[in-house]
Amino acid sequence: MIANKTQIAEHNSSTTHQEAFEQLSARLAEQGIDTPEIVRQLSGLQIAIPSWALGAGGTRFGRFSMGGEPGNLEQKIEDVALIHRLTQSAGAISLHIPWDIPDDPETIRQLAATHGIAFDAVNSNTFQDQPGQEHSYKFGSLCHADTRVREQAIRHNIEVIRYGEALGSKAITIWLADGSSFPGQQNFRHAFQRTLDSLQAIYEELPADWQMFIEHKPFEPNFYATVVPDWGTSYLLAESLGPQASCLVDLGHHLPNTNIEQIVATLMLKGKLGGFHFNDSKYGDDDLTVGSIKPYQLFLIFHELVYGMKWQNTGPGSLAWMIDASHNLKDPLEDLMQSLEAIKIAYAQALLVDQRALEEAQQNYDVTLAQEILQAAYRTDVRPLLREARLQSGAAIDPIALYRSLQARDQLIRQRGEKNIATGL
Ligand SMILES: [Mn+2]
Repeated sequence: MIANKTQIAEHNSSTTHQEAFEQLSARLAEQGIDTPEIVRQLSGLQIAIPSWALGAGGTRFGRFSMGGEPGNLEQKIEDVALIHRLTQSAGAISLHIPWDIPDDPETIRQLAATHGIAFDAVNSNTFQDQPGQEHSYKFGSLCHADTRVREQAIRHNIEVIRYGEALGSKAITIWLADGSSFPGQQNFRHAFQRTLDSLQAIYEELPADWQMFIEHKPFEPNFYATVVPDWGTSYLLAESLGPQASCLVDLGHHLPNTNIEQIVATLMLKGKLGGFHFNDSKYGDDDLTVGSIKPYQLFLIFHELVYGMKWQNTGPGSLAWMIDASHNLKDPLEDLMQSLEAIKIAYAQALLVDQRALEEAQQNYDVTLAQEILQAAYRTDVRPLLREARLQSGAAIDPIALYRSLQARDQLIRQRGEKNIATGL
């Protein structure tokens, strides 16, 4: 096993940490901040790793393999388990059907459980045709003009729910590539209504304790219109479907400069924010490492989340947190650990915001002070808090450093080979 308890303990005893943590704790205590409580909240936040992001990603121009990629579902779970041992922050995996159909769900469920890994939302796929499939999704799936195509897509989604049930998932995420690339290609009204009707048929098959997450995206693969382009449309669908349906926000699925934190605030206010797909982007759905381009935006999103959870008296368990990125250049496992770090940094910074002072500044329209309050939190180097949370929960103080010193990728290449290719993006 790569990164066993002894290796983690040795790494932690030889990594400098305590002094920086004590200095920060003392400074935060002067501001009346309860550091142990923040460390506890950081330890509690678990992020799901998508099964399709454990291998090298690619673009439509090419794909460059990493070597040692997981070749089957068991190996994907092993990779998530490795990340989880190093960080104690990745206690869930999100599967994509049909890329990860479990032959024996009970065995897979037990394997995951031995590593402390739960099954997050399952994801359906009607954006590709599968071998042997009767009807093509070339012109759409749940929105398609042909009833037979729609029924096939509905059946697939119900099948995904059944796989999820067998594994212990509690939600299905539906992202649709449906749309049109040219004006006049598709009747907007018919496409919306058919999509809603198809979703209704899937919704009726949801187990009572399940959620349906609807994920919007403004363009790609269709470039003129998508059937669920924005949060308003996804809200309309979720609202029409009922209490078990809500909206999923993928950070890359917005037009440039969209105010995502405001979307988060509104959806939370209406009780319709179901979960997140974390990534970062410069131009579109770039699927870059979380926090690598716009860390301040990520902080502002977390500020709304923390405020919303406090106001609604809920915790992180009320939302589905997942990374949805593609790793084209970096080792996917290192990249995922960087994303976990960025998510927790933003969460920690948001927990530092003086909510009472901010509310007072807003009440008085003291615009300068409101900005000062937010930026004081954002500019705090909270990394010692993350390291302390990892130390306390038995993870590595510096996960990437340990991953590298153990030469984990070389070990995976030796075990699985240079040319093993993971299914996924
Ligand atoms: Mn997504």
